[in-house]
Formats: sequence, C-alpha cells, structure tokens
Amino acid sequence: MKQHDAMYIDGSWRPAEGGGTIEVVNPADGQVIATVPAGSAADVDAAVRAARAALPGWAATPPQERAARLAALRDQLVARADEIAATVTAELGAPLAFSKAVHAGAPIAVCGSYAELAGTYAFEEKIGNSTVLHEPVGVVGAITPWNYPLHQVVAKVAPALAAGCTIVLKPAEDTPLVAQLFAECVDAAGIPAGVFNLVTGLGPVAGQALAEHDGIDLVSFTGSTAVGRKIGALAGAAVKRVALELGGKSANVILPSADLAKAVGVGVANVMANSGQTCSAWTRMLVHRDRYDEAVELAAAAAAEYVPGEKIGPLVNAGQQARVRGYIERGVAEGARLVAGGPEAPLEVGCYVRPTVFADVTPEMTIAQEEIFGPVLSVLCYEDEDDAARIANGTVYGLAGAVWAGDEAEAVAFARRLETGQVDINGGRFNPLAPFGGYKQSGVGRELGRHGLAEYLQTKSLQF
Ligand code: TXE
Repeated sequence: MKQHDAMYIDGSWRPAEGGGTIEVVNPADGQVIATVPAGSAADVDAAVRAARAALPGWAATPPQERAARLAALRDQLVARADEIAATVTAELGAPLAFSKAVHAGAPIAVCGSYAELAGTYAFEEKIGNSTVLHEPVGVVGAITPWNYPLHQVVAKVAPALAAGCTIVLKPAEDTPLVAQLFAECVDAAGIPAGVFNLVTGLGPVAGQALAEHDGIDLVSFTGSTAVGRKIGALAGAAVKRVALELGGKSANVILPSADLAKAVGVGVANVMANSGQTCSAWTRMLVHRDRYDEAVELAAAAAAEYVPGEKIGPLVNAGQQARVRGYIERGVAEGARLVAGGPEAPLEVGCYVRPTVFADVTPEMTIAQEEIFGPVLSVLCYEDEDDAARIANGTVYGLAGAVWAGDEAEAVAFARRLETGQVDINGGRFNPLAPFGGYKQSGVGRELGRHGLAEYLQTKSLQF
C-alpha cells in the first residue's frame, strides 16, 4: 500500500488539513502498522463539495455505464483480493483464511451484484397514466464500522453508485487501511473524480461533521446504537434521509425436531466467526427443556475448539476486549453458569478473549439482553413454542436469527413469528441479493439487493 498518509478527495490524494494523524494498531500483537490522516471538518467540507460538484454528471450517466464502472470496480477487488485479505488481517486481526473467504469474498459478491442491478433496475416505471422516475437521492454520507471493514463500505458505496448518487465515506478509525485500498480500486475502475471520496478520521470529529453537513442528502450509518441514535436525531432535525444498521441480539431457535448436533455446531460457529464481532450473530441459543443439557454439552465442546490465536482472532482493540470481558464477569455475577471460556485473557499479548459459553441464562440477564460483540454464547431453555417466541422477541433488537426444525415448513412457520429482519432456515446461506436490516432498535432501512438500492433513490411521478 502506498497511500497511508493521504485521503482520496475529488480524484486525488491529499493529507488532512492541519496534518493530524491516527495510528493504526494490529490487535493481534499491539504493533502500530501505519498512520493515516485524521480528517477535520474542513476536509469533510472539501469532500462534500467535490461530491456535490460531481453529482449532476454521475446522476445523468446512463445506468449501463454506471454498471460498467461497478463491474470494473469488482474486477479491481478480485485482482487485489489477496492484498485486501492481508490488510484486513493486519488491522482487524482476523485469521487470514477468514479474511480471504469473507472479508475479501463478500464485498466482491456484493459489488458484482450491484454491477448487475445497476443495468437491470427499473429506474422508470409506468403506473396507469403516470410515469414514475426513481432518481438518485443526491450526496450520501457513509459512516462505517470496523467489524467487516470492506463489506460495510461496499454495502453502501456500491448501491449508492448504482443509483447515481455521489458519496463521502468516513470509515472506522480502527480499520482505515482497507478503505484506502478500496479508494485505489475506485480510481483504477475509472469512476470519475468526486463521485467517491474518502475522509479518514475520528468518529466525533470527521464522522460528526459528515452527519451534520448541510450538503449531505442521506446519511447511511452502521455502528453502535448510541451513535445511530445521535445520527438519527440529527437527520430528523434537518429533515434528511437516514439509514441505520445497528446492533443485534439474535436468537438461534432450535425446535425439538431439529438435528441438534448440526444446529448447535453451526450455531457456535456463527457466534465465534470474526471473534463474535458480527451484528447479526446468533448470540442466544434457545433449546427445548428436554434437549437442553445435551445442547449445552455440545456447545461447550464446540467452543473449546476455537483456540485463540489459531482458529479465532483477537477483538479489534483493547477497549472492545475490556468491554467483552466485563460482560463475561457480569454474566457470572448474575448467576449464569460458565461451561466454556471465562473472563481471563487467554494470551499475554493481543486483544484476545476466551471463546465463552454460558448455560442457565435467563431472558432478563444482561448477557441475554445487550449486544456483547465478542465470542460469547448464551444458551437459554424454553418450555414450548410460545415460550420460545416470547424469549426470542424479548429484546429491543431484531436484526437476524435462525430456526432449525425437522422440516422446512415447520421452521418457516416459526420464523413468521419472529420480529427480525432476516432468519436463516436450517442453516441458511449468504445471499448478496437478499435484503438485510433491522426490526425495532436494530435500525432503519435495508442493505443489499434491490431493497438496498432503493434506499439511495427518491421517487418522482409524472402525471399524463
Ligand atoms: O462503534 P461506533 P464502536 C456495536 C458493538 C460494539 C459497539 C461499540 O456492540 O461493541 O457498537 O463499537 C463512527 N458521529 N457495533 O464504539 O462508535 C466511528 O468513527 C458520527 C455494532 O466502535 O458506533 C465509526 O466509523 N460518527 C456494529 C462508526 O461510527 C461517529 C458495528 C462506528 O463506531 C460518531 C460496530 C459520531 N459522534 C459496532 N462516533 C454493527 N451494527 O455491525 C463514532 N462514529
């Protein structure tokens, strides 16, 4: 990587005004791997101006041409996939195989899906005596987190570009390097200057300036509920569009007829993936009383396979490590039974947390209500399906979940009762075209596929 010391604004690389920098640390060993510019409100302003100036040209670019640029962007991501994986491993600490498969693989699939959708989406439709035009919302401010650092960027930038919007991205301060690499790919894909702009920097400085900027028409945010609430309030006050993808506390409901060993094995893998730093992770496993003890035993054995530093990486930073260890201590204090892991750090160096499983968790315990964002699974017991539905729906969140049953129809019938934006049936598989987003306090709006594209459009009807 060449451009660590600069931000990509209006098609060229420049340092932050004032010259401030942020250190990027590898959480696996605590080493500083790079410094990047700490963008200021003035840098955000320059980027927003560039995006606004580029908007008329990009909005008027035929969808087929936008599709071609997105296909070129996808090709760039494919060509640099190994570099992307190595970069995410360096700044997030994820095991390299996971970085290749997921941190590089998912954004390639999503970018490819928008290259296709840009060319096929009905930007114009006839309804009776009217023609309805779906026009770009305008200039987008995108604020992204560190947990899936490239996926979160592409899940916003690709649909925005497909829609004809221009964009200013403020990536998480923990993982700016892959965002810089992405900006190089955008440049190499021939996307015109100003259409995509990158401002690295701190959330309360650059992020806040972007969320407050008058020149932004839509803020798309993924991150904590606390910051999401602030951004939603700012957007409400300014009467501007907002999309929020926030936390989760998803339930993995294992019905009595399910293949228990499979459901528990996949369930544990789902929670441990990316060291538990996944908003859609199935962090509450719900098991019928008759099979509860067996499920707890299976879950504890499965978790023990995730050896820190080998099969499971660290958390992103020391703050998150301390936070997650605090939740484990809280679980013990509230009377849950530790069957794997615990609050002690497993390694002397690095932000690791022991893969942890709690049994005898009751629905009102803190560990069953709040998003922990670490490798921590709570196993809860239910009496019947009504009880399972009540527990599953009994948090402020509603992002994802899973249902396992002997046959799909039974699982689907139960899935209809869940207040959540996505449910995996007997395991499920990632579909880059399926909408993703939350019910309740998990957020506002949807990402991915044509539903994700629609977030970046506004509607005009012409009456004849
Ligand atoms: O998130 P923040 P943090 C949850 C998860 C995690 C917790 C805290 O539970 O433990 O949030 O993580 C930018 N104005 N999720 O503190 O601060 C920030 O720079 C504008 C769930 O890292 O919300 C970064 O780019 N922007 C989640 C982004 O917001 C601000 C993923 C997210 O950081 C800002 C990450 C401000 N005032 C954390 N303050 C998910 N839904 O996937 C910060 N930011």
